[in-house]
Amino acid sequence: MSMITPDHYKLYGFLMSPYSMKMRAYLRYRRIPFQWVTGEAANNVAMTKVEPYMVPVLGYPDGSYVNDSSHLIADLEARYRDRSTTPESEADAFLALLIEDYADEWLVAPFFLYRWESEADQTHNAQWIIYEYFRGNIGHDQFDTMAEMWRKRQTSLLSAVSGKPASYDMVKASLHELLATMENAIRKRPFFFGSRPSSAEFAIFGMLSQLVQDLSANRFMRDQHPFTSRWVGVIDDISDFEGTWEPLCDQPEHLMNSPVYELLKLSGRYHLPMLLANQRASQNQEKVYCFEVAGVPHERRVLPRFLPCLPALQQHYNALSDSTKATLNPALEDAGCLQFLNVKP
Ligand SMILES: N[C@@H](CCC(=O)N[C@@H](CS)C(=O)NCC(=O)O)C(=O)O
Repeated sequence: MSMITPDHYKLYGFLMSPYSMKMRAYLRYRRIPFQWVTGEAANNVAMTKVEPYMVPVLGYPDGSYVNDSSHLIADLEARYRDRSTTPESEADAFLALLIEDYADEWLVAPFFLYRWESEADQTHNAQWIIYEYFRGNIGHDQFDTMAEMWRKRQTSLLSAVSGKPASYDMVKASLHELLATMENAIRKRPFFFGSRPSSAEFAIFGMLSQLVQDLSANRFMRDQHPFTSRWVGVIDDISDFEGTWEPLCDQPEHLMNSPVYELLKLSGRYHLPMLLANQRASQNQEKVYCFEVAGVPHERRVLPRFLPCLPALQQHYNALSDSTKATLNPALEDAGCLQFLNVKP
């Protein structure tokens, strides 16, 4: 029996980081041996080994360090074939990628808002981050100072990540739409494309893994979405799951009646318009961008980190075969996604 040795992967991350949890659950499912490293050590690696400063970071057996969960997943999908999270069908694989991007780039807005809006959440959540940072040493002489520093830092990022107070209700409502879809879906089956997970489930899991821990969000998660809350606990480690892909796009009604179609509508309403508005503002050298959801203006600071997302999705869409496009287009169009994707990047 071999134990985890220094030549295995190391995942540097935090329980309080959605992308770290996404990556950890992914590696566990793939049965890729790795060591989890958290606390100050993880933060030091993120500060010194990668650009920009972000967790999670994956330490490769060859001594290199890489961040960005989607990029890491794409790389590991190419390196190892067993238990891949890329659906076999080209159409389903594209949908999984689009939903993964929606979860990573849009759901961070409501999650961050719930985490940092109220004073009670700020205090509770900052303490939990620092508890992890100091590896449980609550008596550390810097504990309170660091918790306060982190509280102030994160709260000051609220409008950059979640927008202005005028759109808070809309941002929160967008999360409750997702949660309602997930609760309905999970009451039927745990996965979207058969009896095995795609990267889309791991990305949604990453964000929801935060809501079940945070003070205010935990209440509505448990009260209103009990099976979604339990699903989060399960997905954290599904290294024992074995399943098969079941093509979703074999018949148009199949896709249109699935939770994936509901998720596409959320991408078309929130995620893709946000990526486009961010891209346009950046091209016009503006610092903020604005787009409307059902008449509610949503204003955010331009984030360079979102810029590669839309061209990457457009490139994937354009590379699909004509028959796959013909299969997907009616659903993408009805869900309000096609106009953003059917563009040469
Ligand atoms: N796209 C990246 C996002 C990672 C990310 O935003 N990580 C957060 C923590 S969850 C972070 O480290 N932010 C840096 C900061 O707060 O300055 C991924 O998928 O890994």
